Amino acid sequence: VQNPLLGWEKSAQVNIGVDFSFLKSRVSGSVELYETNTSDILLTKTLPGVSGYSQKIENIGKTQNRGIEITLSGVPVEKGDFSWSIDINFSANREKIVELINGKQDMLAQRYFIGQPLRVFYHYQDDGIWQNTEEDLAEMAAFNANGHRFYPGTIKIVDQPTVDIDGDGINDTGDFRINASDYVVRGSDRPKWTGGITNTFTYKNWSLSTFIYARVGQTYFGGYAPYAGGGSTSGRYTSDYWSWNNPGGKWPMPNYGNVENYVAAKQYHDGSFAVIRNISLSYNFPQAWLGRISLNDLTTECSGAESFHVWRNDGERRY
Ligand SMILES: [Ca+2]
Ligand SMILES: [Ca+2]
Repeated sequence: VQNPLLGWEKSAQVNIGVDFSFLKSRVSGSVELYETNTSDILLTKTLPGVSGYSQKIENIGKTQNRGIEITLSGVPVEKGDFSWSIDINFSANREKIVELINGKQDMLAQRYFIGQPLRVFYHYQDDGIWQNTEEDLAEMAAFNANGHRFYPGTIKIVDQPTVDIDGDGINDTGDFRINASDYVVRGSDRPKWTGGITNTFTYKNWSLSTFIYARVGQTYFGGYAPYAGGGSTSGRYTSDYWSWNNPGGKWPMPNYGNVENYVAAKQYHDGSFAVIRNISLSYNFPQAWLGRISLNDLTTECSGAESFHVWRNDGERRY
């Protein structure tokens, strides 16, 4: 099928880059800025099967990608047989949808939102746990009158404003129903920035190198505490769940009864982390030794490839 609407990667890119070096090359680096505008949002459409093809792919929107990449290298110490060098890289990128086939209108079914990245998490917003207070009981009664089954100890979902009481065009209140109109963008799996630092310490033929990597600002889905309001037990469980004696509990009351718990809503977390990706110690055999066995360069290295977290923002994943 001929498809004039389809252009696989019509893109335009602008780059600005600077390389620098000073203090007799003790400090060097580069900065690069870029912006790419691409028509790359593809949608598969099903067609009546006259031509024998039942599906075609259309280009239905435009995205913009802006970013910055920085590298920086330096030698803070270089004295006799000892040296310490640092290499840093940093990158940040913002992807957003700037146009869809209907112009500036979001496409809810496809989860495409103007101003947001291509892939976003779109779900209910959780708001803690329903409490056994007069205020919460009254609010739950209003939901339950509409068929919901909320009780103290279940997950509270934000009833997004969808009702305009005073007719000024701005929604003021929810409708005491939790449904698709209460969905909001809960973030993206894209990080706001990533960065790495390599420190290398060299003394005579020995060299010790560490690499720390950070990924910050992405949303992470998962980490629901088993046993907390669900039927699953995987051997790990939390004691930080709501109970009549622990109204401050973070997770819903373990409950197998006829109640409503929107467990997915409680699983969107800030997934920022930093890890030590690599630690390696190496020894460079001296040239004088290598000459005898006719080798030019020989390094022995032991490294710890197992990465471990030095910092992690969300506590949920410990469960
Ligand atoms: Ca209003
Ligand atoms: Ca609602």
